[in-house]
Amino acid sequence: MTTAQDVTPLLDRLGVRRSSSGLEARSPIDGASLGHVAECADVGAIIGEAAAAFDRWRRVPAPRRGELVRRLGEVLRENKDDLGALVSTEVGKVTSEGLGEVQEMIDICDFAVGLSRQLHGLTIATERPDHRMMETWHPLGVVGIITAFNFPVAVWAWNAALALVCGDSVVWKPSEKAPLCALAVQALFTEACRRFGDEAPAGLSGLAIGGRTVGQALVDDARVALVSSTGSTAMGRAVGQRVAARFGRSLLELGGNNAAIVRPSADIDLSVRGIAFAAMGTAGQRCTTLRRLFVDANIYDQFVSRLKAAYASVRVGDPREEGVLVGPLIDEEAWYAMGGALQAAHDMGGVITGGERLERAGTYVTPALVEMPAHDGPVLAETFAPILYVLKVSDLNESIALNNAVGQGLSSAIFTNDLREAELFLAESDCGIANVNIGTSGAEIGGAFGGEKETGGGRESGSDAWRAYMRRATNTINYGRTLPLAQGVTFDI
Ligand code: UN1
Repeated sequence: MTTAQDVTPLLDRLGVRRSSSGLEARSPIDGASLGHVAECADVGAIIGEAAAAFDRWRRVPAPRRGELVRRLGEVLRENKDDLGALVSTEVGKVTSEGLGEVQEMIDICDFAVGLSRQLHGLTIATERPDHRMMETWHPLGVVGIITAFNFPVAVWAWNAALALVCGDSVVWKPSEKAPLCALAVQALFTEACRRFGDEAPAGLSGLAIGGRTVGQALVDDARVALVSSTGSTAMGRAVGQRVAARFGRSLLELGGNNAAIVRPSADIDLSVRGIAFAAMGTAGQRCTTLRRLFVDANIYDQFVSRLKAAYASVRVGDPREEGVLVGPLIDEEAWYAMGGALQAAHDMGGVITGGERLERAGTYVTPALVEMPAHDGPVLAETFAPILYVLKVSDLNESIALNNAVGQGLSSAIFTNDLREAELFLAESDCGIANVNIGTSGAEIGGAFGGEKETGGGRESGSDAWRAYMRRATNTINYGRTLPLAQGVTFDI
């Protein structure tokens, strides 16, 4: 079935209306047009509605706000298959990954519902008699959410589910490459609000579909208290500076150039599987995709030949077909970037296995494994495509140094059965995510997700990431009848 035929019943069931003109949606599966969607004409108006919604929503008790998010999770459960299929159609994820992305939304909703009763602060000992000091957390304001094509629905949910229980309203600028997914999520959110009732104000979650100007308007608007942005390091550098110029807050989830280390003690079967999924899954288009691999010289030949066999066994094709593990790249430009990186690697003496374009509609490539003579050139950059650079290393210290020797600091992994090696790696990897005996991608929502250095420093999702969506107040309360000043200061009048 063509994607254009496929998508109409899906969109009908999900409540998505297309328009006769505007931004064109395409499927990377066969390159077909999926129709047009209206672009946002007035971002300021949507932000204005969200600001008005915030004034009401902040006064709704947090556990009650959690109830709206519980409803959202319920609606997502009911529509998981359709939304997962739409993710597959619009961005080319294989079926289980499309469904997995919706599951990630459901998981963060569950997490946020529990959190809605745990938005707690500290009580702090004071130096003054008859005083009490505490921290309280308050809703922040309008949260702008800018997302990328590769996680067209889950990243909105990570942000929105937390922001909503924290008492914020949100405005979402989705990727121009995935507007249908955004409209579907918006329709499901509207249904959740309907079930929840009148306490959810209109404009609580706005959607602003469009290009750069829409994003810029969101970034520059002083009514947007926090801009949470996922995308390239170049984009994040621009967004971070603009938001900082108006003293807004930003939460940046930018590029990754993630590495794994394979030590001689590693379980080889497990390592090959972990590396194969991390490097080839989602056609190399996750920010957590494994891009660099450091294999100990003693096991290098044996390990790389096992890995090559795994690469040769992977089926590339229509992501809706059973057995296919690698779907298409998002578009032709992604192939140019991949081709450019492979050429540069070849020019440096890299030996390439795979990396060929398939003759068919859509941009399909065989994942590339590149044995590199040096950690340089294209190895230092994030190319959003399935390229794994493999390097032979002589010891763990060298591997850890190389792991840390790139601008980005998102995800990292070690495969070893040696406790000392694992602990040393965990202590010294400079990434926001460091794993042992699993790959770099596929994080659960319960942990804080994000990275250091050029990855932007933001943390989303689990743990205490919610704090980014609230403002902290320090409260000192005097329940005595005198007024002692801190630090022994006197001021007698
Ligand atoms: C992203 O690629 O933008 O850890 C996010 C993972 C996913 C999220 C990736 N849970 O791969």
